[in-house]
Amino acid sequence: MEKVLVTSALPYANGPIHLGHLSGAYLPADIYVRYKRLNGDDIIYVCGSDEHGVPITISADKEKVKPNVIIDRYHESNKNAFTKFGMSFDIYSRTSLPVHHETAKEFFTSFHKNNLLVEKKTLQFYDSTANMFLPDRYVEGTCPKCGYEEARSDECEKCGSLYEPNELINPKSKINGSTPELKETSHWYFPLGNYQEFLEKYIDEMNQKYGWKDNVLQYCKGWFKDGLKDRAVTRDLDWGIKVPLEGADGKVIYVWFEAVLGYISATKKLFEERGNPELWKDYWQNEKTKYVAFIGKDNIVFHTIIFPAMLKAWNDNNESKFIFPQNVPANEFLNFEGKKFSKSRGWGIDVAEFLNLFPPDPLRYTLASNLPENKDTDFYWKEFQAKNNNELADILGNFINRTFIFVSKHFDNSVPERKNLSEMDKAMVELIESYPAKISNLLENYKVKDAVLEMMNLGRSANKYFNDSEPWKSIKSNKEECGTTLNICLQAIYTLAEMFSPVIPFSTEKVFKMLNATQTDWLNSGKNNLPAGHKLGTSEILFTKIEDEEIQKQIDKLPAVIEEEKDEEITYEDFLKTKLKIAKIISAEKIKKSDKLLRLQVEVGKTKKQIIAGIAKSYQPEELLNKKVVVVNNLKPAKLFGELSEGMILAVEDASGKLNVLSVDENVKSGTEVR
Ligand code: B3M
Ligand code: ZN
Repeated sequence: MEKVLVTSALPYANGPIHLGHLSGAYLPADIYVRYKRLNGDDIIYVCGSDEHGVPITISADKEKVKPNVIIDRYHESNKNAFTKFGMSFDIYSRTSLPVHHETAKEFFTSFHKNNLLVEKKTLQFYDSTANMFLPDRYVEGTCPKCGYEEARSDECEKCGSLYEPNELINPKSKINGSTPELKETSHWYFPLGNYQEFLEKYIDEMNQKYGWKDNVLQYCKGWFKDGLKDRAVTRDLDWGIKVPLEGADGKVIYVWFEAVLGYISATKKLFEERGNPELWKDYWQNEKTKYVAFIGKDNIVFHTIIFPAMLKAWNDNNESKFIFPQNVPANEFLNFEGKKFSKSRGWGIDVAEFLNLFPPDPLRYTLASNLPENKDTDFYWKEFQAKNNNELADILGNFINRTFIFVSKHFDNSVPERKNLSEMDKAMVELIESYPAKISNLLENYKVKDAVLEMMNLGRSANKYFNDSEPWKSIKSNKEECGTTLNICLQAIYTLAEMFSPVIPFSTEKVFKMLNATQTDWLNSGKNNLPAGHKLGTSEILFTKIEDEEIQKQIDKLPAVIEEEKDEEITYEDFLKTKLKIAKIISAEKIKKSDKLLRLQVEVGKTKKQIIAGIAKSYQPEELLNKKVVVVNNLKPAKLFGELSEGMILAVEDASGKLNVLSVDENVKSGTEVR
């Protein structure tokens, strides 16, 4: 049994949670936690609203209300949306609570008392009409390092670099668009650089022992390479946790410095509510606890560098010792129908809105089987429909349903006896028994998406077993054999329900009711848990199909045109590196086992080459013969589906989803360069 502490990033209470948030830091954590609970581990899962900082005050300014109004509104609505989605937090706390303010001040004071914090004079943006300093997102301008045009006053979200406000190019106040002046102020700085050696060692050791994700390691390496520098941990703002020092009026603790401590204060609150106020230490200050922090990729530095440095600084100067994250499995982003989620452009859908239209489990399943674990992924309405209809309903639901109908009709709705197993029966039993360990292994390594794909594979195997066993025949010829088949099918349902319960908990709860059984420990759930003669409950349909019209209605709601995102600029020399040439297609054929790919032989001038193109859904091979198309001729050769591809054909997608290859008149010679 492990002692485990799991946290998910605390979302700002300044707007609704959308599907992208769920895929990044919440659903994978919830699946992991639900699994660990069934596995018998001692686990707590804490989260809550991040209620300070400029994101909150900007939202309040926009609506001309007090920050309190904003945080109260979104704390409540996000908490409700999470509950409806089936998030199983042990607590969903808030950083505006007194226990959090005290915790943050305790850290700040300890650092100050031990002379870790350095007070420095700096120049900050200032708005003289509004009479206020403009920290963080209050100023937007062009990043001095990468040229990103929506960079913040001293930090660029795009390239992750930090700079002094006076380095920002073309700064504009978010309040009124004017060019802000710079004014002197003083702030306290945390000497992050002093912890670089420690942090590099810590991350290296954790990675050696527990295997950190590559994206996380690369990100940290980038920071170490640049060298860690002092970070200001106070701001000139009146919303937040007041700096607990004399003469620090008008200053608050920087939101990121206290937000990460929100995990600790939330745990304190949890055990206070449970009537055991000291027990939080048994997690946070117990070397035996494994701490896993689930986040999205934009929060990596705060969880792998800043928070651990703060904990180390505390440990060096206090008797009590905190533990560090053992793993930070940060996810990439989920996009929506090919573009970034954007509230202002009306692109995307938030969780509450979604759950007014569809039940939570199909959404959980769709997101879980497409998590952005290694690269950005997309939510598409059509894929959501397909996942629901073709997988949840047709594979999982159908298997469960046909088994129940058969048992109720022919076996008095009780588990039949299992006798004289055939080779096929034995193979199925073995497969079922192997499942808990197999899924457990994936989940323990944060491979949530693979785990979910494997779960559905068990559903596929079970359906196949049902078909191959032909119980509709054996019921007439050999009832005992038929009973054995159904007995094994029911065992499969039990195991499927357990395996799927972290992913689609609302549906599996129904399955256990239908089985008239309770859940058992994870590792026992592959065994035969339903004795012969056990009476089953009443069955019901688990997943209803979603009609085309319903999905089309949602697609039609999306704005037809949204302002294009600005493309990254390249130089003329960059462009010249891409050799676009005209190629003539001399043969085209389908590739077996792929419904997307065609194998093309093309001539580029005198050179012949093979290109594998993903256009099989849009063209019959013969339509392409002798076409003169545009290819990227100097693309590094790669293997696709085991086939060598020595270039790429350019194509555009039309409104119906058909790909159109870019082609030119017959009289353009193959090999001609496109410029
Ligand atoms: N509030 C990030 C965000 O909501 C931030 C996470 C805090 S984790 C301590 O985008
Ligand atoms: Zn930048």
